[in-house]
Amino acid sequence: MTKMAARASGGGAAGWRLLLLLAAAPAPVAAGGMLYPRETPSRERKELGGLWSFRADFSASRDAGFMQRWYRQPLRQTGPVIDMPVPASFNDITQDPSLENYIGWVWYEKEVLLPLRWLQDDLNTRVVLRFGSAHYYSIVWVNGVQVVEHEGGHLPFEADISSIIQGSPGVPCRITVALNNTLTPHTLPPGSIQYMNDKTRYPKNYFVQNIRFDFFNYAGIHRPVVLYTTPSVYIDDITVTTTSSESVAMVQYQVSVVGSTLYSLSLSLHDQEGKVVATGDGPAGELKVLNPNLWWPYLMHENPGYRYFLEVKMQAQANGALLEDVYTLPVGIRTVHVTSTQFLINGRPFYFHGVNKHEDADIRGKGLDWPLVVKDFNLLRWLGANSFRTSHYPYAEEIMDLCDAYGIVVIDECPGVGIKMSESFGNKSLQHHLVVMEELIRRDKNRPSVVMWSVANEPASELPPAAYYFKTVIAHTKALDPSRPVTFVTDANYALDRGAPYVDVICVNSYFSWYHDPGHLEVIPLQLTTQFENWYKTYQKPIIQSEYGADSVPGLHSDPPLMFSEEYQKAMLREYHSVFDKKRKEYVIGELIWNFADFMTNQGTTRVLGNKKGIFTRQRQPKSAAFVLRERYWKIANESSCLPPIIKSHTLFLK
Ligand code: GCB
Repeated sequence: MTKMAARASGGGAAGWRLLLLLAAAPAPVAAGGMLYPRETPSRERKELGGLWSFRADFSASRDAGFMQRWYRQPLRQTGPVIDMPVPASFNDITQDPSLENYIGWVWYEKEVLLPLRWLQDDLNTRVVLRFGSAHYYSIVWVNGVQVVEHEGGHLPFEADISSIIQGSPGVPCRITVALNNTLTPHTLPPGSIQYMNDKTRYPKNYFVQNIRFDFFNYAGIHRPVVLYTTPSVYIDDITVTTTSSESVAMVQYQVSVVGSTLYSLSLSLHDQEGKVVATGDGPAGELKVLNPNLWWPYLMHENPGYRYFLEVKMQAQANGALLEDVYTLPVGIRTVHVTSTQFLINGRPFYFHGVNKHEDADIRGKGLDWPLVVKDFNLLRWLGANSFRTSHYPYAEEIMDLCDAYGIVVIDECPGVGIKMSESFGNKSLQHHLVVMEELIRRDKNRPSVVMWSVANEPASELPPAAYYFKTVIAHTKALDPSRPVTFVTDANYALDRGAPYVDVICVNSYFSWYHDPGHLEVIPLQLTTQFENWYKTYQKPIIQSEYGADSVPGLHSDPPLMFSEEYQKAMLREYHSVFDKKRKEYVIGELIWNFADFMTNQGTTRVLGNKKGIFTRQRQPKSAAFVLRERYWKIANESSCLPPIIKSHTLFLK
């Protein structure tokens, strides 16, 4: 949609070359597990949120930090530093426009005192430094020693730092992070740097970053940073899948242990009262649960989001000691199936009535913020929404946990947004895309709320290389996780789309009466009906309207409805809904409004302090459209569910 360039002050070819050099390293395979760092009897956790020291590298080539090795000494000794909150984007924290629009390397640093006991039995305690996410390219040092490098802004990465911190009790350990937000044609999302060499029009070394996606490229350490411990022999990964009939469910598990081949594993599955309902042992097996409580979506059952807890215990002999590791994984028992006209959860038709979101808010940008997270879930449930898509990147694990717990169904999208340039369909991009899918599935594979993977949003899927590209990405995704359907979200013409043959569900975006025929609400019924019929005729796959919407400036009124007024947004909804109501009797299986809330974008002539298609403002106040949607979602929920009358009231929160 909008293709605006971010302005940078200074910069130059050398800094850009530096990023390319780093990104040119062979793409790593997502090896090992990435279990969420939970406290258990054998694992401790220390939060590193709060204020970090921060310095943006404003040198012309953005590489002074590397030339002068800022990681070798306290950052404050390299030059002026400021306080920077973590987690948060750095862009909106200061009054400095050059930091808001900064492109290149920024540096973060935190000094941490470690508990003595982590350092005492050095051979048996493993200390891990974990980042929930940092955007976009990260290099991390501990006490001046590089411990990890990671590409990609929305997924976790970690490093075992045990050997570096040993032997220095009482001395703070220094964590330094260099972070680069530059996007290239081969990053996900892609972008490009454009140098403005016309000296009569631009200052020396002037460059802009071009992106082909419609949200601000916020950067920073966006999610929690933690230190956690495990024994030196530890549970590295757990994979769980479930099958069920009415009276019995099977939970298949696989556990991997690292650090020794001599270990024993025992497992017990607990219900929500703590009662053990099944036990097992060994690294792989199946647990049988009689009369299971299934995991149901919100508004489909009186007790949605039911989770069991799988306690995995490992024992091993190492270094003359008996080591025990314990990890508890929440498990939801549910099945997902797709037919040519339906999406079935636990064998029952599921209709997605939900939203598309962004991780976005005033001041903190894309930084995880608990009050905002909880407010958003309260608004979703107020609205009667049963689902959302993580447009256009994986959301924080803390958000996904609440989806599991509340029964909010998720279409889990990777950051494949804005894949428009033909260079972004080459082998280098493809290899990286495969790794990102590995990292996403490794993180979210055990989540009952995740019912489908989305590998991209609105790529140029009509281009010839898109066929091989999406065939490969989707096949890889299915090989990694055969238990879930896969899609990508398209706005291409049904007859030209080269990726659609490989998806399980057609997800289509359209903006009739907005980007097409602006102001003409009357064209919606015909155009939307044609859209659905063309796609269904071609593929005989169920269809989700994965985006539709109109900008509205809160408080702007007009009757008859004119574009940008609250009335126009409402009228557009009603036109779309009348077609959905006909087609959901056939093969339309969902509707996701664009967007849950207003959000920040790059500046441009079509954006007034961001995208205003939210049904809530950026501060989470409802516009008139929110009430229209609320009436509708509760009505649909009431028609299709077998909830007891008391729960059918839309004034009641279920949890
Ligand atoms: C789209 C994109 C979304 C934009 C939206 C818009 O098709 O998928 O990222 O924000 O349109 O409002 O233009």
